[in-house]
Amino acid sequence: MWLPCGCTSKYVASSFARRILASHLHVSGRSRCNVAAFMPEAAGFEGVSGRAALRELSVSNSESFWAAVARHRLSWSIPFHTVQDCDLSRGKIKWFEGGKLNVSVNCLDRHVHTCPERVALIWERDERGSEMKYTYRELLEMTCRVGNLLRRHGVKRGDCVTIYMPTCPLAVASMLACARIGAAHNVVFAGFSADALAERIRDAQSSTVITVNQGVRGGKVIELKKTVDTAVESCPTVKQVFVAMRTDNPVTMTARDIAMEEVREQKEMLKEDVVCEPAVMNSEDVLFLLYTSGSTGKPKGLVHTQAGYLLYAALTHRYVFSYHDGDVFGCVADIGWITGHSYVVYGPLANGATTVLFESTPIYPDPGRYWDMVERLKINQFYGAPTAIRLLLKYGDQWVNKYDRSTLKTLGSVGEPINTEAWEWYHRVVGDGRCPVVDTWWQTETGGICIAPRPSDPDAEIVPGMAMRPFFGIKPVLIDTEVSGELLTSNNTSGALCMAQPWPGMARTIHNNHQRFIETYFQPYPGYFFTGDGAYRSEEGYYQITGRLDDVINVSGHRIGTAEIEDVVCPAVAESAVIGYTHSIKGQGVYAFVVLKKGIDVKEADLSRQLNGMVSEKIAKYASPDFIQFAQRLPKTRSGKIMRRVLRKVVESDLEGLGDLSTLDDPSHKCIKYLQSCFCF
Ligand code: 6R9
Repeated sequence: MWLPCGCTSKYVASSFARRILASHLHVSGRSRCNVAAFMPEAAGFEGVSGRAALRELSVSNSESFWAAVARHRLSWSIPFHTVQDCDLSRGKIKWFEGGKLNVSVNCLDRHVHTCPERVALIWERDERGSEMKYTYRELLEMTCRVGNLLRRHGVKRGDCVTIYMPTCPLAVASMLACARIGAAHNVVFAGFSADALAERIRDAQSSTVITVNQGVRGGKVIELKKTVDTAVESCPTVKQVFVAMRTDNPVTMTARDIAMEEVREQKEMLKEDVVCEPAVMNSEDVLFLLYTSGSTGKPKGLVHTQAGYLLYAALTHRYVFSYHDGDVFGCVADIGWITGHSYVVYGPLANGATTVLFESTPIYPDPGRYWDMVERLKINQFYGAPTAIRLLLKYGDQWVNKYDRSTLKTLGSVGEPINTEAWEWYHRVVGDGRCPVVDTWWQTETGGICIAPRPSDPDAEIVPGMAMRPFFGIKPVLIDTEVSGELLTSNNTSGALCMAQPWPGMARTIHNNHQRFIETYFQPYPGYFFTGDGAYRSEEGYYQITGRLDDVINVSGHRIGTAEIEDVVCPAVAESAVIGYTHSIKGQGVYAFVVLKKGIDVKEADLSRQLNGMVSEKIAKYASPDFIQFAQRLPKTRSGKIMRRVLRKVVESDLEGLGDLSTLDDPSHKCIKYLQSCFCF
């Protein structure tokens, strides 16, 4: 029996069909490997002859695959009766209906039953060397206390709680407490301004906010409670603000505020029981909203639901990083982003891992911070962003070599394309040439990693800078953006990256705006989920992300990815951003912003000539920049992505049309003004 009892589905194969499928997938007796040993979730597929065949089956017979995995991976109160009910042409996505479960029980209680004293969280506090550990038992107790506190203050199933906190154990406990009592959470990155926070609170219609008195990052104190005070002035829905203490400094409390865990005063949390009855949730109830910027309009609150999201986060965490029981998983993302949700909190905790909460910055107090942490905490998998890798590369190898990194087994990259120089440095210097680098492609919308080098085969070939292979159950396709949305079936081709099949981790809607959800993701290429990214599929069938489609430049009829040009320019400079601008003859021209490496003394004109030559040589003459502008720094989002949209506006001299700058990491916009004052036209 490989489907849940009573499971009904339009697509469920009969056992006869399954046997045919299995024999079809069987390659030879010799290549047969023990699929169950590799992936215990797939133990039901005895006939499948290897990992590649299992991946194939996960796509060709995705329902039976996901049903088997969901039954094995998650603890259900009531089993689901329908594996999936999806229709991509209408943006309808439902998984595991009829099933009931609680996400916090899956992340905590079941591990407390088997290994209560295993460390769940290691909080790498901003102050180096002051890390704190929390066992699964302690995290469950903290979660129950917060859950009871919220319930006692009237938070009900279906409410949405906004969390504006730094990456810390209480933030994780707050997320899980929401899940425990059936409330949705809306984590807002603690670097967002009051306006951005207010906009997100209002859109989510939260009546409860959880925050801390102050945050600490890179040695600086951040007045988070003050930001919340300003934000809630324009949020009439907010009835209560819970305030935890990250530092010893008291803050002004108003009638709306409740001291959450202040030991000296109200001890609100300590009054609560450490047992909190979990709500029994439907698979498709909302787990969280997470706001992300679109290319147009205000930020959208992507909605993720319970079972499918958790299952997908857990499975990708296990197989993309080759996570094994007992490993220490170090994802340095902030919990305010999807990477923090899926690979700091939900994926690792669902798998019973020890997960690191990184509160600091890569260069505080010095550029050895990450690697010192790897040595101290004995991290086995390190997962970070190319922007940080590029930054650290500038400081030199000595900051890495100082520390013992022998515990590292896998290095991950996420968030943007990783240029070859950064990839190679990460691999050669950080990983001593022995750790695979997995460049993982995914989005807030996808819930978890969709394309990564080694999703199924831990020995598979890895090409630098390529995300490479689709995960189990993922069916990427490339679609021609110009010829009426034609499917590109051959290799060695580029197109719009779409997904031809639904998977359990995908977002279900945009909060309060299902129409926008449909228009953004399902209408551009009917029948497919459109990622907004472009990709190249190599001769071997590997995927390489070429960047947002809005970043593709068309020069004299030739398409070129800005990332491709940047990749060539990068070894000579610290960082670059290439955008297209309107050119009266060629259609579009290439405009490059570059930041020089520290301490390099070179004439700008000479370097410009050198860079042009390199691009001509590595790609083609047409790709060579028409203008190169030297800058001190580039406008970036707080998560480190270069805001090319802003650069385009600077080049168009359209400072009025800069649009939503709430994610910009430079609130005074100094960097934009500087660029504007010296741009080349
Ligand atoms: C997880 C995350 C999603 C966008 C995505 C793409 C870019 C993410 C990438 C990558 C190239 C990778 N992106 N990973 N581009 N290679 N490995 O970052 O989610 O913040 O929603 O951003 O980031 O453009 O569409 P999110």
